[in-house]
Amino acid sequence: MGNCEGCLGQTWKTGIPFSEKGKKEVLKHIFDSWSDIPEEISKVNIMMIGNMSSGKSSFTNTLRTALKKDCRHIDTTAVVYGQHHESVTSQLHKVNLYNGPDGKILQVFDCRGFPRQCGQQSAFVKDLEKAVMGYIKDNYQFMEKTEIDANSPYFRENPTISDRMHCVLFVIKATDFLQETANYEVMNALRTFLEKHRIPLRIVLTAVDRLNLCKSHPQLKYIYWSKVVKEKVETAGYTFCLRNAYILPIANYVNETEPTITTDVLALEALDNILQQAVFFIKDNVL
Ligand SMILES: Nc1nc2c(ncn2[C@@H]2O[C@H](COP(=O)(O)OP(=O)(O)OP(=O)(O)O)[C@@H](O)[C@H]2O)c(=O)[nH]1
Ligand SMILES: [Mg+2]
Repeated sequence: MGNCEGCLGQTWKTGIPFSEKGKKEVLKHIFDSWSDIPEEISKVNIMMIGNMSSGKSSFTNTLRTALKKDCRHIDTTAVVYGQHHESVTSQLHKVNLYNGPDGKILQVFDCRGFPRQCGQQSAFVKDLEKAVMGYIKDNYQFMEKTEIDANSPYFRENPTISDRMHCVLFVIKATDFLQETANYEVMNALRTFLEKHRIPLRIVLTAVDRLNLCKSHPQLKYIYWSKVVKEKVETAGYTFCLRNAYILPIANYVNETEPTITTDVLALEALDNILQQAVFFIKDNVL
């Protein structure tokens, strides 16, 4: 390793090994965090925000696949934009990721992508902020020009901590990053909003599989040797004023027919990071 173009010659991050043993290890971390969720809480909520076609719905499916025991098929619960589907996610779509033995639920809110040229004061951004704070119920249809009405059946008047989002993800395609800059300003304004409310934020960099990882070792399992992935992570950190440890590079299941250990471990490693922060946030707000 190390002598070819694109390869750093050493790993820039110590990840979980891409093996069955590694998968068990990361699942154990996830379940350890789970047992830390305070009793008062029934749901852990994660919300995905990003440009259209950034891979939000695909990430939902990838996580559901990786979390299933002895899974042989790729989960397709969330509709993915592609040649077979013309429509994109337009609602606040709640998807169950995990039902704990304690009755608690981990759920992800898949979301409409940013409309093009979306302003910081736009109805959509205001709705996103309300959804983060728990004022919007699932299946709400986002509108481009009008915010949710307080009389709407999808408006929740007095959200509890179980209705709020406990970690927000900005989902960005690694291949598009900084090429299409239109909404990064808006995303940074949302970051400030999240900071104000101390809500954890993570960046999920999707489609790492489409980057030129390394000429001699193009497989995903060499992701942490790849110069281009390291650079993308650093750029994302710089763009959103976040530590590199908060930038989570992953590859979604796209055309695969069955799960692979590398994709599963990468997705679970990201989830481990996300869940840990979500639980910290919950504990801070409940205890
Ligand atoms: N190669 C590759 N393609 C991906 C990845 N993630 C998503 N895609 C592709 O990108 C396209 C859009 O993915 P979606 O998951 O529908 O994106 P989305 O963010 O939910 O899109 P909207 O609902 O329109 O906002 C699809 O064709 C996916 O197959 C990835 O990690 N790798
Ligand atoms: Mg979608």
